[in-house]
Amino acid sequence: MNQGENPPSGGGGGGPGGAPNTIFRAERYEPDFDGFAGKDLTPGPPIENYPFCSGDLNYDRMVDGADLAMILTNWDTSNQIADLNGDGLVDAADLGILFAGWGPCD
Ligand SMILES: [Ca+2]
Ligand SMILES: [Ca+2]
Repeated sequence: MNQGENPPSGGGGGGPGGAPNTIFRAERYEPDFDGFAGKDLTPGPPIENYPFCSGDLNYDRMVDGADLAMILTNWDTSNQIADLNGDGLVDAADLGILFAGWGPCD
């Protein structure tokens, strides 16, 4: 199944046409849906990356120079992509988290 395709009928819950926990239901709205008026629809980073790998900013399962470059590029900004501790500023605290997780993710 690919993004944008409709889930098979009867899927989920182990009933006819589906195995347990294979899909979940999500509502789709057009971009001009009234409920979106005035909202920032810019996609954010993944909500959860399992298993979590602290310092892996580009989600390649390695904490390395590419992640370090993202910290430095976003230094002294509020870019949440590189704000590892979520305090609203990319600074030395985030750099410390990155170095603490340096290397391959478990
Ligand atoms: Ca990485
Ligand atoms: Ca921070």
